[in-house]
Amino acid sequence: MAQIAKQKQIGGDRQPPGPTGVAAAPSQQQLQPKQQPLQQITTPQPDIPRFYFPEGKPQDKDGLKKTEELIDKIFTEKIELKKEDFEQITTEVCGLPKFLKTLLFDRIDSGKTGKITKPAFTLFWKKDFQNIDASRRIFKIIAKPDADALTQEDFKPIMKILLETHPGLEFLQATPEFQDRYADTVVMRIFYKIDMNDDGRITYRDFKRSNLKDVLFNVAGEDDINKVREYFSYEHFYVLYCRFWELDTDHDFLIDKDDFSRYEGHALSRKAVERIFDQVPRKFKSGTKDKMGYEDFVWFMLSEEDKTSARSLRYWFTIIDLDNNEIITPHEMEHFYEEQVHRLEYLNHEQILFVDLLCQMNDMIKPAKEGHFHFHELKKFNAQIGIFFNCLVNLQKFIAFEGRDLFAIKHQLTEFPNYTEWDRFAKGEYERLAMEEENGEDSEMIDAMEGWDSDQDDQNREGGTAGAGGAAGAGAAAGGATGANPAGEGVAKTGAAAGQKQVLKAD
Ligand SMILES: [Ca+2]
Ligand SMILES: [Ca+2]
Ligand SMILES: [Ca+2]
Repeated sequence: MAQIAKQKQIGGDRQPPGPTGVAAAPSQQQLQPKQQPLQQITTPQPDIPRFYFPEGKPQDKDGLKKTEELIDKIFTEKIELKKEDFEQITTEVCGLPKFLKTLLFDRIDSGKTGKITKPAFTLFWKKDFQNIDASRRIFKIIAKPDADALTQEDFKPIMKILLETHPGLEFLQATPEFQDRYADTVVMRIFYKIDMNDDGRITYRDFKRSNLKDVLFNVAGEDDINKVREYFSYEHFYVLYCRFWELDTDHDFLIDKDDFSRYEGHALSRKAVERIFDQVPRKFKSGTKDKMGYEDFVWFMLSEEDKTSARSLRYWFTIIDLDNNEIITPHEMEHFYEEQVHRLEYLNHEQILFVDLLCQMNDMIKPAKEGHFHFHELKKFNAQIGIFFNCLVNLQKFIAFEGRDLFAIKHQLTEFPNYTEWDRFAKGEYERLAMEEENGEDSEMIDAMEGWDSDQDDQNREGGTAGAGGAAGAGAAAGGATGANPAGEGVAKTGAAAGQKQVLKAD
């Protein structure tokens, strides 16, 4: 990654390198002036249209004229616009999602007079907006004035507005703490996906390449927030938050290594948990030594439940790559697999020899050197790469993969073809939580592997029973096709009620 970025920098705005990597030398023919008739030389060159717009392609002349007419019309009907009159300017003139109305108004009305006149708007329009496209305008309005990147802080005003005005989030108004958690989670998800170098800043380049602009328009046009699966879904937030809540038993918003190891019924191996708590894949931002905060957990969970993303691949690759040389070797794989074998033994489960596993991985990925997996080689298989890591560090998912129901998997894929791995997981998990809530069950997990960490030699424990429980848990983790409860208004309300209950419990 760093190398690519560096290369691009070197390239800069100089001539791009030719196929051999050397700047393409002009040919002899190009160097020699062509003998052309005098008339042709003196003919003025036609206007070559500009084709590179770092600020986005502005409107053409016709479009600009129409916009100016619209501005005239709006300010003829009202001499001064107040905040509540500003929607048409926001959407039709500026081409922004409607919920940016307040931010746009405040940006123009910097003196806080509460009204905007035509000269004030026109001044802003000509200076700041006329010559840039919608994407750049949205970026400018979210960012602090003249800032070149977005920070998490910058999203707070938008989230506040959405929580106050979006019909799909109205039910949260009764529980302000939960509003904050939801807002934080949305922003964490945005940064997880878009802030690729994880420095807490989304540059315009990041923003433009991302889907955030389109998603913001979806949020503006869709009353059911759960249909906006990217970042904003309330259900997805609910699933993340509930998982954290289940682990954070004393509810101080921090989890230690023991809490964390109970994730999904002790699905993760101890060695993986150690690496995560050594903060190898990512430094914790909790600010408390040896404890994971909610944001750290969201990062982990998004990486754990959807291993198809570049971010997740990097997370797990770093965990397995013990010597940090960018290659996963058989020695490193076996270091982790060993523990899986012991746990399978403990559950009286059939074992797969490491050599066989390695063979399967070689067949799937076909690395240049057998058994040596480079990051870029794994990246090519991003859709299936989850199994590579699950075999090494996640017992439940490993078992689920072994006993997978190909028919059920196919059914899921055809039923929701546009869903990501995360979307599928979150849907199944939300339905499970909603049903638990409906049945009045306690949300505590049935923990098949409980006892493994503290007392793994306990011979009194019935391996058979634990094994069955483990498999059931794994089935639930694979989720989706089972427990088909039509997610709709009813379920969303149940979820909200559950959330409220949990918040109340926190106080
Ligand atoms: Ca960044
Ligand atoms: Ca805690
Ligand atoms: Ca290595």
